[in-house]
Amino acid sequence: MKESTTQKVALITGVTGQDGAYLAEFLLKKGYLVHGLKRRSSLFNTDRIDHLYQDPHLDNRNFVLHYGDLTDSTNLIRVIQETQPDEIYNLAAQSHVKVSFDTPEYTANADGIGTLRILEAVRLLGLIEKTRIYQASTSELYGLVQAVPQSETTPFYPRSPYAVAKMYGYWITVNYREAYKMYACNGILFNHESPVRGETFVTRKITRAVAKIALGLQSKLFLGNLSAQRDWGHAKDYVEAMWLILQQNTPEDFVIATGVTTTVRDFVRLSFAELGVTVEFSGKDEQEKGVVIDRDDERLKELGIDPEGIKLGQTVVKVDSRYYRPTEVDLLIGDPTKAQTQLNWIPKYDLQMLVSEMVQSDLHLMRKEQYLKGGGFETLNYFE
Ligand code: NDP
Ligand code: GDR
Repeated sequence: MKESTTQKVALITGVTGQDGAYLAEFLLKKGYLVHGLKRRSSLFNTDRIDHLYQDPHLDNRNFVLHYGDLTDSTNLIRVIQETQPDEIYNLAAQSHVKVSFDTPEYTANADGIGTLRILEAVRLLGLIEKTRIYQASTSELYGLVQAVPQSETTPFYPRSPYAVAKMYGYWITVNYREAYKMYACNGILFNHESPVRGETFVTRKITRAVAKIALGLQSKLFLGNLSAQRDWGHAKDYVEAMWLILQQNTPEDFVIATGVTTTVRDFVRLSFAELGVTVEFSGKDEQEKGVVIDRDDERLKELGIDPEGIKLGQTVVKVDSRYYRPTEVDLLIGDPTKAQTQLNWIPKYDLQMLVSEMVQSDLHLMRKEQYLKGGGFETLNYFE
């Protein structure tokens, strides 16, 4: 392991997730020794960080993975003791809002108490002076709309077991900062996406489906609440903000957002538009559907897509109430003024750039699937 007196050491929980992967890459570029906590799974779960992997037999590694789980305090204490981090980024979480209604107790344990376990480990190990802690807080804390745009002073009203668990994580971080003078901060991050966003979050679900529909691998996309409004940014910009939050003279909490909100419906429109396909919506609630009303054949051909595969009048989006949530968060729009002025945080991506990158990336991925299918390489069934 490459460690010198000047090299900073970071520990990232949730390193296999979307943000963990971007943050690991970002910190490695800054010269950090990066430790990542990864949980054991029955299949490889390191796709997003495989490009950063270093052979464990090398002795000058600067990226090291450790098995661990936020529900196991003994292992967290051991990993923190062994790695002696200058900075801990607590990104691990059961992060799916809808799934939290199905697994509320687990979500509370991992997302709420898990945060406490990290803070307590640092305190018990006597690392208060040395270790700075970033807690992955969320715009879901705002929940039922109290005021817009939402800032550091807007009251919380969580609307899911996920948000309630994260509310505990938020306040326990504030409490440890105040009680023990720890450098512990919340980043209240609004939705941020990327080509490696989990496939069941709405943006990625849309961009994957748009790519598949264009290539004739899928006929339509089923979605839930099309009217939900989110403030979507790019994960690459947001991990930089996490790092900036830990580089200040005093520990504080920050909202990280773009300040622009968009409906799920418009995200669908923008995604199809990236390929030259115009989709319009009609109908209400569960009867609403999205239909192709125009097609730019030149654009499609330029992208290597057969225009005849997409028919005018084709229904490409339908609503399925199974994706509705028992309690929904209707409108999120963040006010990033504090981050802009105090952290000098300036995002490089806007929504159009984000959508374009995600759709093009999924088109590339789905094309691979199409070639494999065309070549007769169907998925093997080992259980026949
Ligand atoms: P992901 O779901 O992509 O990643 C979550 C990570 O946590 C994965 O590495 C996952 O492991 C790991 N994990 C889950 N449960 C445990 C556990 N019990 N112990 C250890 N590791 C665990 O989330 P994102 O990268 O999108 O988000 C990062 C963090 O930021 C999360 O805490 C999320 O709640 C929060 N957040 C995210 C926002 C967003 O828009 N992306 C906005 C605001 C906050 P595995 O790969 O094995 O599943
Ligand atoms: P969110 O993200 O709940 O905001 O949490 P998600 O992409 O899951 O939902 C955004 C909005 O889209 C609506 N929606 C659908 N959502 C999903 N997943 N699938 C669908 O088919 C669908 N149809 C409509 C949802 O109802 C919702 O209103 C994300 C996570 O990353 C959290 O961890 C993070 O804290 C917040 O963002 C900020």
